[in-house]
Amino acid sequence: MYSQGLIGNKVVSEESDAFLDAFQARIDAEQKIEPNDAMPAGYRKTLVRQIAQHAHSEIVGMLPEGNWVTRAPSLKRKAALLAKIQDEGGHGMYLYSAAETLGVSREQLIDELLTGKAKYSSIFNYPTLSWADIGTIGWLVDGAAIMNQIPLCRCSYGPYARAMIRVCKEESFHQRQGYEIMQSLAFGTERQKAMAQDALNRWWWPSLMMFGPHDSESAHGEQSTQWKIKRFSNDELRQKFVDATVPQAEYLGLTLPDPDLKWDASLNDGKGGYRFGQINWDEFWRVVKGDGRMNRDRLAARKQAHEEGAWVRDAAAAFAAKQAQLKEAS
Ligand code: BYC
Repeated sequence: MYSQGLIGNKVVSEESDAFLDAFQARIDAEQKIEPNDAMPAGYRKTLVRQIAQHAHSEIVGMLPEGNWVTRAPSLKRKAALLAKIQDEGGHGMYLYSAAETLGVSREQLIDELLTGKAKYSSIFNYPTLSWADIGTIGWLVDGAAIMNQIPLCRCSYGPYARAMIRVCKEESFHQRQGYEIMQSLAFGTERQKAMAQDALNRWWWPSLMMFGPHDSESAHGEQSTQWKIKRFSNDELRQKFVDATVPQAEYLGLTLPDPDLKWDASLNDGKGGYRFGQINWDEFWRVVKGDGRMNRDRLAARKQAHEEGAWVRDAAAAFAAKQAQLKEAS
């Protein structure tokens, strides 16, 4: 996506107040920051962390859905699922490229994922137990991703913002294919509807956790908002997601597994919204720290894929070296 010449790593030896003020003024004026621009080390570090976590999530996110490719109920469903999973792989590639523009190498980022040093979204540490899980992932997980990622199209860092535009268009297709699966099941036989309800019961709360910890626990939230990396806080986006999703569940005739969910006209500055129950933050942190049901399996699958792909990397490197030699000789 970006040529080597565009990979920036301009180091500012001293971050004086004047430098930091001038940088913030550019952000406040909605100017995009580009790879070769000088930027505070903290801004660069925050972006590398977030973009890399995002890239890892896309790649690890292929695994729970990949589990159902051979068992999709029809050719049409299989084709759509394969296309979706390929899209997620593509998103990972754009995002690793965007991270590389900040002066880190893809090898380093992947090494951090495989050694468990880097995080990826908590949501992918839950198992996919039935075909209805595939519908629910498209509907809720991609739905939550869109809610989070549309504002990232206006992120202050140019390469990340531009990558997000295409990602969001594709996520929107993913969300619709998921909701369409849910429609077929929810308006199908009693057994199909029960399967849809069971999947919703298991995925609802983890989907709300995708938006990250409560604002009061969000270590990076305030600074990322000041730098216009984030445009909305974790809680604001979670509330928007709940408000958008409750009517969709009602249309399907499914029940969200939250007895405390109720309309409150005073929410959202008097426009109204849905109050929801307590999120199990202990579960969230347990999963984030590596102790979810599928954490070990996900990392093992990624490590195996990486090892089995070594010959492809070696062949590509050998080919590039040969091409360089030929070029030099001529
Ligand atoms: N899971 O200070 P905070 C997809 C971590 S993929 C794990 O609020 P921030 C899809 C956080 O990293 C969806 N960790 O952080 C793919 C931080 O830890 P560190 C992925 C989480 O960054 C395939 C700590 O908790 N989307 O769409 O300001 C199929 C404190 O949090 C989580 C993105 O990555 C979590 N859920 O805000 C289908 C979007 N939440 O780094 C779909 C881009 C928080 O200090 N990322 N943590 O060790 C973001 O927008 C932000 O990074 C977050 C968190 C809103 C996620």
